[in-house]
Order: sequence, then structure tokens, then C-alpha cells
Amino acid sequence: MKNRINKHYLPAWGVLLCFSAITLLVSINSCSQKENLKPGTNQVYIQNMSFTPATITVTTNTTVTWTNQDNMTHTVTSDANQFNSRDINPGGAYSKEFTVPGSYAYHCAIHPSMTGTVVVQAGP
Ligand SMILES: [Cu+2]
Repeated sequence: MKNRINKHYLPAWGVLLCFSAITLLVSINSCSQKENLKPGTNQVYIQNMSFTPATITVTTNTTVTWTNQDNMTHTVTSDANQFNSRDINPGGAYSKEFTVPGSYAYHCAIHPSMTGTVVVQAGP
């Protein structure tokens, strides 16, 4: 009789534990997503042989991420040799943190007609 009761209640606890774990994971996940979507967007897409947006303005200590959504390899290469992604394959990405205010012009080393600028403004 005792065994029967235990067998009946154990799965219910298991389900409850599973639900708690899933709820916890979902809330952790949405938390980190909010951090990525903080104001002052820091994403540049590489698509159709161009950088979008061509000029991105961020505050100091922002990490800018370029994502290659094209079907060919590109690079993010500083005109003044301050940074260089080297080859970014299709589906790949490159990130760079900007700590000093200024205007950073860059281009694709493979396709020099592809150009962009990161404008870094002093943060609060
Ligand atoms: Cu390119």
C-alpha cells in the first residue's frame, strides 16, 4: 500500500521539477537576450557586398559585431591598420571593442569598394 502511494506521487514531483528547471532556463535566456538588445545597437550585417549600416555610431567600450550574411568571404579591415578581422566566411562573425572615441574607417580587403565607418563617441 505504501509503495503504491509513493509510485503515484513520484512522477508528479518529477514533472514539477522539470517545469521549474524549464522556467529557470527560459528566464535566464530572456535575461541575456535583453542585454544583447541594449540601446545603441552594435550589429553590422555584411550582405549584398555591403556593410549595413555603413556608418554605425556607438559609445566607448562598445563591442561591435559584424556578421557575414553574404555567400562569399569578406573582411573588416581598418583603413589605418587599427584592426583586421581577416577572412570572415559566410555565416561567420567578427567582434571588436572600441575603447577610444574617434572615427574608424574600414573596408573589405577582398572587395575594396565595400567601405564602412564606426563612429565612437565618449560614453556617459
Ligand atoms: Cu568583401
